[in-house]
Amino acid sequence: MPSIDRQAPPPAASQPDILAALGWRPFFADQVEAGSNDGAQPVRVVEAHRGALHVLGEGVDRIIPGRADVVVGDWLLLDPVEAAEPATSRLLERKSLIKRRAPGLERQVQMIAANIDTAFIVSSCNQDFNVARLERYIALAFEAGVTPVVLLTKADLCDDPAAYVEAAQAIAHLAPVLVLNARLADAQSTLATWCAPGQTVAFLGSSGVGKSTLANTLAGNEAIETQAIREGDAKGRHTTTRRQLHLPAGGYAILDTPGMRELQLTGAEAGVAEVFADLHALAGQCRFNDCQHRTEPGCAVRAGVGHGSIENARLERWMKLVAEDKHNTANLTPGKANTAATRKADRRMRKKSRS
Ligand SMILES: Nc1nc2c(ncn2[C@@H]2O[C@H](COP(=O)(O)OP(=O)(O)OP(=O)(O)O)[C@@H](O)[C@H]2O)c(=O)[nH]1
Ligand SMILES: [Mg+2]
Ligand SMILES: [Zn+2]
Repeated sequence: MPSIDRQAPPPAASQPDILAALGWRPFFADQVEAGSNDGAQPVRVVEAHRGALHVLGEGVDRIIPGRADVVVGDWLLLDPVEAAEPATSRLLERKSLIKRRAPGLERQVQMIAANIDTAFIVSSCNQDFNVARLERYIALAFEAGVTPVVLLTKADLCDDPAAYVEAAQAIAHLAPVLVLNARLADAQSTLATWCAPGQTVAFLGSSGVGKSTLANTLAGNEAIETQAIREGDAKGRHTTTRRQLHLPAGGYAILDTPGMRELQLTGAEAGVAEVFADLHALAGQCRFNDCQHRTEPGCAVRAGVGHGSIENARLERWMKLVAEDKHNTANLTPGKANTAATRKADRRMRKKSRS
């Protein structure tokens, strides 16, 4: 079994109301009553590897065999009768699931985390900031059923943080945008609305933006390793290498994640439509159902650009995300032929999605 460091999440099993802190709630409890799982114990997966799961529950702090259908954040019912083979435990229905196209050449969907309530989309007030990337993350969160909140870190290192806030607000009108210094304890009160008892929050974003720093600030300690970014280009050093749920005092859960190099959407049509709701609505008025919004007559979207009501760069970002999501959704379907043409299209998509 690959090693999972049991000490990594703080000694949560000693907390009196561990299940509540882990996010146990009627949505999950109702699934237990409905089934015949007498004596089964709910546990939450706080870390998942291919070969092993670290689960916590009331009086439970165990490493059990891994399974491909389980991701960090999942709830399992550990059946005591099957204690020797807990891999057969029942996986409870998820409240939310964050997923993307797996990075690299594998043509697969990768689950990132389950049962997250709030996704803190973290970016810094420096070269890391990128509106197209923010839109991607927000679409991902909407699709997953998770509330997105944009956090702009390193305000203290920036002469004009207001310019970043304004740029983020312009595209992320559906998500609150907060600017902060991740290293200051003030961040606790700034984020208190979302870090309420029983909630699970996740930090997502590129390497070096301060996800682990924020997790430490919220917990009031330095338990998670952090590392200075490179001076020249402000890029992070990929310090965090695994997704882990942490339980700070305060009765909620924090998921810290490794910085993502690449975030390609898949199965996210509704999420993209929500981020670009105005363009999506206009597209419904185009003369042709399959309008590509390029040169077709009767294109309501192009007309909007012509009137100056739609920014061309934003239109391009939307079309790119729609095309990428369509491509991945079609090509990650099991059984789809792995042809030279799809591989070539894949490479094009991957190149475009790096930002
Ligand atoms: N001055 C200042 N430094 C910050 C802030 N946020 C993060 N840092 C610093 O930025 C560096 C990177 O922070 P990390 O928390 O390791 O970044 P991360 O997002 O967890 O990075 P990965 O684990 O690589 O994905 C550390 O040196 C932090 O102290 C901030 O708001 N202000
Ligand atoms: Mg980190
Ligand atoms: Zn059109």
